[in-house]
Amino acid sequence: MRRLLSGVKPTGPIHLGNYIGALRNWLQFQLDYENFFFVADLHALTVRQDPKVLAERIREIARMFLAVGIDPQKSVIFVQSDVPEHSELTWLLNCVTRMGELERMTQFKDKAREGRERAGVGLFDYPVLMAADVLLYQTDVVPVGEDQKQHMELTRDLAIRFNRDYGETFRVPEPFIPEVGARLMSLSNASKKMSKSDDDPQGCIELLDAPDAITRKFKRAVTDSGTEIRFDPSRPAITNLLVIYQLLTNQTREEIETHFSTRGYAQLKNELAERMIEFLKPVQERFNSITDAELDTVLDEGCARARVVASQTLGEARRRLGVERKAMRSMSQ
Ligand code: AQP
Repeated sequence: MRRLLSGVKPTGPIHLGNYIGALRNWLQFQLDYENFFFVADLHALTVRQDPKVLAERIREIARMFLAVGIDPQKSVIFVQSDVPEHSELTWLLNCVTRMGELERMTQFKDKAREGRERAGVGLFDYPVLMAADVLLYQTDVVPVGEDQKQHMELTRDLAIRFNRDYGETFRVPEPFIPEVGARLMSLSNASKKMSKSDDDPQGCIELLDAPDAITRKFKRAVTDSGTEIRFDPSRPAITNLLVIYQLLTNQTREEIETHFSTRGYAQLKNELAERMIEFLKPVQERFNSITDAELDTVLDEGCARARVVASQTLGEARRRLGVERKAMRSMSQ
């Protein structure tokens, strides 16, 4: 079976965009791949976090993996910082990465808003941590959004360079961009993506939102001028709402447009809220029923399974680079 790796950063409450862009696809991947799904907490540290809130978010996200139906019997579920091999391989890869390669990363340029001088080194180096995540597990495919394509290119380049200079060590992974609904936009500003760290919580449907919050957010959602309810790229706000409707109902675009041909925005927003509440109810019930002990068992077992693979790859990388004194000594005894 081909191996797949994907993660979610605990930078804020998990939302509908994360579900549609990641978790929903993960459920499908469980049938076709050997999966490694992780909470990317080391990545969250590239932006300042409140330690107490971060510790809670890590658990919340892992719990949500289980609540949406990711099966720990089928997939390895773990927290990134529980597996120290991620940090160690990052250092080894840092030593084969060129400054120029990281300086070309457009996401760093976008995110270092306060200017290079004040940006954290972690933010600059984060594509190398991502490369370590992927290469540690000898991953074949990595589902990514458009914005991560450049980082995947770097991951491939680093694997190819390391293999060429030090001998075959890493599998060279392929990016995979999922189709429909790849990018949900904010409900309050259709030119911005729905995001965990958005300052405006009204734009984001959180998977743990209470019914009244969901109703309120859809009611206040921005729409475009005109009254027609159609999928139309020149009317991004209404199209975004219809994409959500499509994902909740599994209807075709034609069926949806016919249904709303005699109805207005208020009706669309009411129906969206109702469907969303109905969809989230069992997810929230499952979320609330998972005990701390159950969650810890899943994460401990996931960590152990992840480390079997990660330590093997890291050991091989260290051997190739010649930094393996202890391993050599214990072998000769
Ligand atoms: N709006 C979105 N539409 C579709 N997919 C989305 N994803 C995120 N936002 C949307 C997908 O969710 C997965 C996990 O994302 P992440 O945690 O690694 O970071 P992100 O993409 O940066 O997500 P956020 O919510 O926007 O976080 P912040 O605010 O911290 O930057 C990924 O597969 C992503 O594509």
